[in-house]
Amino acid sequence: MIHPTLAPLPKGFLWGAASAAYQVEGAWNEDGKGVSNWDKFVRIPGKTFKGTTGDIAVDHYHRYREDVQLMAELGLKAYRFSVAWTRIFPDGRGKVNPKGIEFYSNLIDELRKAGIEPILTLYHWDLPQALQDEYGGWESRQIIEDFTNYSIELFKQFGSRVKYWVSLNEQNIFTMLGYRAAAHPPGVKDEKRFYQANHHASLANASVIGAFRTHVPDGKIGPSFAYSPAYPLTANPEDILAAEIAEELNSHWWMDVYAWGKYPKVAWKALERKRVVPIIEEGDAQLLEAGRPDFMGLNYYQSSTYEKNPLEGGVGQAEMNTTGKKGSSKDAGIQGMFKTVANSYLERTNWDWNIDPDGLRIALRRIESRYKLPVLISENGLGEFDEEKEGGIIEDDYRIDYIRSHVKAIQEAVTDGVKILGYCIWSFTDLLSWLNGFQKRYGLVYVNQHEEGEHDLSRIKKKSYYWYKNVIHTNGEEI
Ligand code: BGP
Repeated sequence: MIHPTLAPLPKGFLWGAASAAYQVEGAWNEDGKGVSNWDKFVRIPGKTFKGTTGDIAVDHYHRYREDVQLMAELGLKAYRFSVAWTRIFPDGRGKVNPKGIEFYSNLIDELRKAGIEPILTLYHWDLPQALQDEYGGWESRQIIEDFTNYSIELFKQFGSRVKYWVSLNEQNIFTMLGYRAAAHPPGVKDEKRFYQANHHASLANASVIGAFRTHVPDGKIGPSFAYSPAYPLTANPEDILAAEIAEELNSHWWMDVYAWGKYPKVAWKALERKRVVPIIEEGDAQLLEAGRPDFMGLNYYQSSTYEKNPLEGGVGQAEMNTTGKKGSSKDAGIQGMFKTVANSYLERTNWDWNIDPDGLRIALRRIESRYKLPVLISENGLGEFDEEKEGGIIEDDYRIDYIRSHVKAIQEAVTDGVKILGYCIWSFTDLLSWLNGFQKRYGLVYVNQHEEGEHDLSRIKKKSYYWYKNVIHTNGEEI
């Protein structure tokens, strides 16, 4: 039973699960699909765990009917998926590929037949390689027009059947990893280019939201932001300052722009001193201000704890743990500002991600206090090793514990007064983790797919699937 002091979740709460095209679809070169930046990047030796690619992924492109059937049986209320731009416009713009439209149209129909609300993400990182080659993708202002035209095509095709839309998925992550850490395509390490490409992405995001108002007047749209709330390590004012500037530079830099069309001042000043602020052209401010979202999409996995980081000899970019070998990640930061540090109050996963359900409540409360926008939790989940036991049984109690504690945090936040539209577990089926292969599993449904060898890709319901079914059935009364 829900704790008597907690408010019940609203009726119509979107109990969901999520995926992204590149991570599930496969069929990378079928039915007229063009090549994306990820199709190319994964072929560079050493970029992904054991050289894994999304060429086949979990073959959702061919098995979507079976997957929707599993969602229906679970009682899922919403399914968040992304469209591969290269299926619609193989070269990023020009002629529409009817086969691409057909695939998503069928998927949407199938979901609606099952009473599942589709939540469509316009961009989950797979940029048409043609646009990267032609003008450098996000580094050119041309991307604003091309992304808007692509989005308008989807609004026209699906606007009457899809009510909830996500514009950009984790703009902070794809720009940081793509242009600052060189861990994602296009593999650049350059602060100035990072902030400029990111500015174009903000403009494209606002432009698409503007177009949405004309084409889907009764729909809802917002970006999905990867928010990791910042904590100071100690009450030492130096650590407080480190956490505050981390919150500004890692989070407000995006969320302020989404909500208000303005960059945060203190962070702007800091970047100005480093000569890395983006060039703002005439009309940019108006465009940003006009592109306000209906909700803040929140992808929450963990909080981050910070301490001061000296200018001389401080830590910078660091290796990530992509192997599942606990303790192999290193602290990272910006010299002279902040660095991450372990939080002794929190357990970590095998990939060194902090497990912090209170952090979700904190994130939700901070969004409510600062932006006063409803929140759609568009991703939350646990990446872990799963073991298939004799007879096709997967006992992922650790995943149930993780999700249970986060659902409770949502109930607490609702009690605090935060308006939450829904909760999408990452992920529905197991899928390809961009840099971590297939062994870092998130699904409620296990997929027999691995880094090496050929597998039958069969689907098996995990224990968490049955548990979540009851959570949905009781609207969170029984967790
Ligand atoms: C988010 C992405 C997802 C997904 C998830 C888990 O950042 O939006 O696409 O991958 O994180 O991350 P990972 O696969 O690196 O464990």
